[in-house]
Amino acid sequence: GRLYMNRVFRFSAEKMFELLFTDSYFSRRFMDARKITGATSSSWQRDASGSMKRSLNYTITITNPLVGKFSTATENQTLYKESREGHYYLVDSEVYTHDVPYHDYFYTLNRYCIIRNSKRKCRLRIYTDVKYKKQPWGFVKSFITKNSWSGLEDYFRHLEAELLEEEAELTQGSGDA
Ligand code: YK8
Repeated sequence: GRLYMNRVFRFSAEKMFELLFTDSYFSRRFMDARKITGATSSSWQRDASGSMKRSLNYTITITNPLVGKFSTATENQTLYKESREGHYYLVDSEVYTHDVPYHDYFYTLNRYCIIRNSKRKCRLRIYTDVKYKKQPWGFVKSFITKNSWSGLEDYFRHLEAELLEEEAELTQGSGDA
């Protein structure tokens, strides 16, 4: 896998969780910017193991010329019970892109880790892996992996830029920036 983000932001850990994992103004605006449309999400619900789950459905717009322009996608998120409100949040997100070539072979696992640094600071780490449900031919596999990395790289770079912008807005005028 790969580490796509590992940096400290001037938000509380709670705030970071709210921005990324609730139906926040920030997440809606980010989806608009990525041309992710028709999003529906369930609310967080506790499962038998004590962790919380929710799922999202949406249509993504793809810029990769090898692939059709749109694909529906499902994202299944798990907030692990080891998480501690305000201190530590561990979320695994499995993303299935239903309409891309070889979609029945792979999905993407994004692991988000939010760690409290101080009252108004947290660290966000995002680790990503391309997972295979069945083994494709070697060349197909490297093709899928390569195209996934480039799409993910672009996505997380944009997310980082938007989070930095949000940070600038929030710290402005708070007197301790
Ligand atoms: C989520 C991973 C792969 C996929 C794409 C597929 C290439 C197909 C390979 C062929 C288009 C928002 C990606 C990047 C689409 C976007 C997905 C996003 C960014 C050529 C063999 C959508 C996070 C996420 C996870 C997986 C990404 C897809 O929040 O290359």
